[in-house]
Amino acid sequence: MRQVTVVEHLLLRQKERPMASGRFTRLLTELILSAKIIDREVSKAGLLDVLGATGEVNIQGEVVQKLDDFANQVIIRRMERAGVLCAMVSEENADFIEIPRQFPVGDYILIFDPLDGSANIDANVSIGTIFSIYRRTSFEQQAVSVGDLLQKGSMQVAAGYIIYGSSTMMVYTAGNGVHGFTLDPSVGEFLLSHPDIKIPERGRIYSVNEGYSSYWDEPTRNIVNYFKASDNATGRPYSTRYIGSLVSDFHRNLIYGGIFMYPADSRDARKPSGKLRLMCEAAPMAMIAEQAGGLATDGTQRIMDIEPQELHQRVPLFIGSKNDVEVVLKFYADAAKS
Ligand code: P6P
Repeated sequence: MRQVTVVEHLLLRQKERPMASGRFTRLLTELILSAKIIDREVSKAGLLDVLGATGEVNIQGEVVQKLDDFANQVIIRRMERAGVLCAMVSEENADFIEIPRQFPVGDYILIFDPLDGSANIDANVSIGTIFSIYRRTSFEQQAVSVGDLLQKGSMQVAAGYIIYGSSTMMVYTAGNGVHGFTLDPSVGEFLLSHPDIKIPERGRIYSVNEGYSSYWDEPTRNIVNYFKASDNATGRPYSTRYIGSLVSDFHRNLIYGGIFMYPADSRDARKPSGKLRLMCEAAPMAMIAEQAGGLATDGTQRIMDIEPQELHQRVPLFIGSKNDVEVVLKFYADAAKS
């Protein structure tokens, strides 16, 4: 395959779809550079004093690992001066991040989880950066407000992730299919390796943390039991695979097929809708899943139709192969009728 970089691929695809000005290309270029800087630190984490925790706790109430603080700062510092954003939202920051006055402002919004799965860093498990890109809805003269940022997933201009794994890959969509690029360290470029990724209509894998099964609602319990039941006609029982790193679990299911579930659970009254965040985790993954031919729901509605009420809103997530997510929708629809 001819070596095609992310930007070359975007420009090639743009000929098919008149996209915006070069601002989106600039945004992606700066994001890619951030990813390369993060990759360099992640790949040698064991050798540097970047493992372990900073001792701080983030907005999610989670202990901040040194590497995800590093990743957060790399993205913020690079992107704030790119001249293409009017605001950012990070999973690590309680409030949205304004662009400092000394830098030019654009009309894109970047929402990101700088290093998802960071609890796995010390165990050398694959982790990832998740990003979601919107356009501002208010006029440029106005100051950016939270209202500009609380947009439903279907308004995303683009979404993607970088997975720092056995190889470092960037997978993203700009609404024109899902494309995977693998970092070639010898040239320092992400090169097209997985054009037009499509998720199998049905998988053979289900991913959920069964340790919390006693906290699930009845439809979730019935759904997981469905995938565990023996039925040759539908290839069940499925295999269970759960890494505990959303980007890794999602990426495996995107390539092989399958369903990832992080249901609501009654474990923590503060998180009745489960652990995952709508805007910086579920919505970007939902755009990728749908662009690859899959589905993403909270059990009753399409993730991309959910109107966010707050920046760090949590949501139950069932995402992956179309036929497998349709099983979820049926169990919840039947429960609603009974
Ligand atoms: P649990 C990582 O902390 C994360 O946010 C996702 O990457 C992952 O899917 C989930 O939490 C794992 O959560 O409760 O199963 O450990």
